[in-house]
Amino acid sequence: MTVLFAPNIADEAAALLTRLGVAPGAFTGGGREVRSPITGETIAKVHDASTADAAAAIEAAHAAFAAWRKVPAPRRGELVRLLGEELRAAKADLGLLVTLEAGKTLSEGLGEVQEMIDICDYAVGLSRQLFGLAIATERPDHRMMETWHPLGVVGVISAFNFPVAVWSWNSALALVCGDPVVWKPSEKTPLTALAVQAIFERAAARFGDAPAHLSSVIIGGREVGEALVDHPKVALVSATGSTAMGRAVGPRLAARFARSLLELGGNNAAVVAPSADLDLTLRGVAFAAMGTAGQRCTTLRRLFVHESIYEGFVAKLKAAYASVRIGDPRDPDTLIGPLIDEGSAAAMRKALDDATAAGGKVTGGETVKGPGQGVYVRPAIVEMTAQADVVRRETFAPILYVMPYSDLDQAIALNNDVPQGLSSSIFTLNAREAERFVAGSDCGIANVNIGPSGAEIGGAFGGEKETGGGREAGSDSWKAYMRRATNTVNYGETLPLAQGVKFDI
Ligand code: UN1
Repeated sequence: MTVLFAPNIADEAAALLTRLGVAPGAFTGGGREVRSPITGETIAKVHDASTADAAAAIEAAHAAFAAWRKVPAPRRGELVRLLGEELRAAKADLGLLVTLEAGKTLSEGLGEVQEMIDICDYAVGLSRQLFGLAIATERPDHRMMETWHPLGVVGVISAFNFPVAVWSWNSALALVCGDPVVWKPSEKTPLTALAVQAIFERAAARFGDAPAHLSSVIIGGREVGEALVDHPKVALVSATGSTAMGRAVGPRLAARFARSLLELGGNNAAVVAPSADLDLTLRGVAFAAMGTAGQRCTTLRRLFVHESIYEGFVAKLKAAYASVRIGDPRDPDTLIGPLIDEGSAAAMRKALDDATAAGGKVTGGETVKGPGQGVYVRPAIVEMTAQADVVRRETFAPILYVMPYSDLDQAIALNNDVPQGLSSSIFTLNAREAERFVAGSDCGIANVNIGPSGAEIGGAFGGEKETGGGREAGSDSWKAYMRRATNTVNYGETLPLAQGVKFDI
């Protein structure tokens, strides 16, 4: 099928940005070239913020904090409700812009905007549920409780692969919690950030009396990120990206006793047990391993298949890998879009070479001709006999290492025997196996009969070990964006001291 697209992606992006409310001066004439991975062509030139600009944005956000923290939380929720409405109105345009700038299929670009809408809805409800506990006190005529208060300016550092959703998981929560947000998007995806900022500003204008600078974007490289990490008026930095980035950011925040919320590398595994529903498993594995061209932090990278079903299942998997349509992500028939850039392809080639040297048998992985200079590859399956070093490191590309296992405890040990701990899953119809896996996996996410990727916003999202330990989105993740105060109130006429201490003057 031949699908005709706008002949020039730069024009298409400019039209979308203009419709989304971004002034043309913001994406033309700047010093930073933005390329579309679809064809590799330059589609915009944005302006970098200086470190002085970053400091000014943080000071302005800090001034906004003084006013915003006093606004009742349910009223703060109203701003996020309006943001959700504006995102609904902008969904088609923003979803396509995600596709043009990050290279995801249109269905995934739209899905990412849907995730933003979902977290807004979630945060609106949360704005009436920021509650603490009443705690039994040992003293008569006393009451002890905990209350939750706005924390301060939240810095968000996000990656190219979820260029807008990660901002929303943090910002929807931060805003209802009373915190302004300063966002440093990936250098590779500033256009979608500019669009989200314009959408936010429309919501703030409808809200009416929101303080200025509740949300701002600073575009730039490492220096701008460092400005955010080092500024004493940034109370929390939520950073999504590689473990290397987290190693740089985490200790710097710790050095000034600021909070960090880290969502770093993953090296996610799935176990296919003998009783698994193999049709369902095949679809689950295919989406988790190949979706987003293997560029999700939750992408399935390691597959342990029980030896009794190994050969048949791996043959089916290879057939699925050979058949997926790779190409322009705007084409509705495409399942696999481009890699973000040539650097990713080089990392993939290196990993496949290392895997071959370690005895692995590679199927797929070759370059595929796509539009223009875009970097397209066929996802690779690599059959390994052991979990070599290359398997234990995260390569942000569509490579699935497949290994047989003989007993579930061995598979669980292999699942855990990597430095990362984000997501994991088991395919089985055996309840004992499922429960043993869920209890035994050391990851932040452990699923049954679905792959490790594609989490909903209602759960806490994040993982352990080199994944960084942070949790975003649902459950009680909001607590990271607030200051907890324990309050003891004496409504009696004497002053009993805790632990029976006497101090009579
Ligand atoms: C990421 O790749 O940084 O669970 C996040 C998922 C998505 C989020 C991925 N909801 O795959």
